[in-house]
Amino acid sequence: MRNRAGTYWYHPHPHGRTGPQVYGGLAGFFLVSDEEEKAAGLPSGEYDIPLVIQARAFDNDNQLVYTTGHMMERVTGFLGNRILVNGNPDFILPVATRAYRLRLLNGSNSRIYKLAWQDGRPLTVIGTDGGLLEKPVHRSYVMLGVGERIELWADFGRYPVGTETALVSLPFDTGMMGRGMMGGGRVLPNGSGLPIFRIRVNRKEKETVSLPERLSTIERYKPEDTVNLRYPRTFHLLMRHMAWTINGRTFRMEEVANDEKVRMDSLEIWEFINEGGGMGMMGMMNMPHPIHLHGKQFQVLERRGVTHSGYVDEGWKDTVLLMPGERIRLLVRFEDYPGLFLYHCHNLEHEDMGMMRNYLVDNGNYEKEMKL
Ligand SMILES: [Cu+2]
Repeated sequence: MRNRAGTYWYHPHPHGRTGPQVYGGLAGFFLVSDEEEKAAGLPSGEYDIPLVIQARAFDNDNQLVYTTGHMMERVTGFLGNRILVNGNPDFILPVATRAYRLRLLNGSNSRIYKLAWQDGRPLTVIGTDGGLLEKPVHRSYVMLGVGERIELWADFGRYPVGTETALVSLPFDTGMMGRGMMGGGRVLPNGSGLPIFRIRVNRKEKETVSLPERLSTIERYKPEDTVNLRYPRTFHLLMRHMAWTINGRTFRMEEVANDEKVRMDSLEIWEFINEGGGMGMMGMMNMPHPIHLHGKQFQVLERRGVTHSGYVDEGWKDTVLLMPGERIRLLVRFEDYPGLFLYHCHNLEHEDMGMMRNYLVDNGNYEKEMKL
């Protein structure tokens, strides 16, 4: 295990079927610990709680349904209308009057969340996809795309026993036209405000921990050390012929284009651009896309076009959300293993329709051996 301590997850990845398989329940947490994390002195044991947020829909017999049959699902992916936390609807988390470490995963198929405390106090964020931040940061809300993780320091020490509060998703604009057409009982548009889970302070307990000023050490990549500082690789997220693509291409099992080949041990800048959208049946389509790279944790160099303050880019990431009109530059080091890796949109329906590609980490002879 070479990963940093952190909150990871796993699920099957068969092309074209990832969406239904994850929806049906094939996904799990994968928590990694190490000495550095232990030294941070965070709440542990029963005070360290993984929480997976998943949107589902049920039929009249209370059975899971995967498709609403709505034409717009081809564009939006499956959104559902019920929020499950760790598999439970209307989830309530009982807590004591002390601090908790809450590990949140957006394990939904397509729904993204604008997470905030119902009572308006700021979120104290201590970790992202690739583990602990260097120090805690505060946000009034956090945008959590599909596949992303965020770790919170949640302190209920000042709440009287009996208090009820909640984690909610605030309403937001997805920038997508045609939202008004998403009628029907099972469809709740992306960006709708909704409760995620309730919290009930049910007992008094003496606090044993305090929020650390320092959580971990992160070695910063430097843009001047990259091999493509002046000409970053660009990846445009576009719709072509009613299918989502990356640079106009869809997935082919062993295909790697020339601009998807990198040298082993090189540090690169990768730029993802969510500006174009594409023409759909109902006009201009532009959607949020959470972009995920396999096999790598990376750092965010910069973002452009961002009109909100809900990203936590301070730590290691393996999935980044791009709202419509946004672009992002990532610093990625292609080390440890040569070979084919995937990168894709983590909206599972976008991924299944082919918004996924291979990249090749070439150590000089891999390409020859694989006859690519
Ligand atoms: Cu997407």
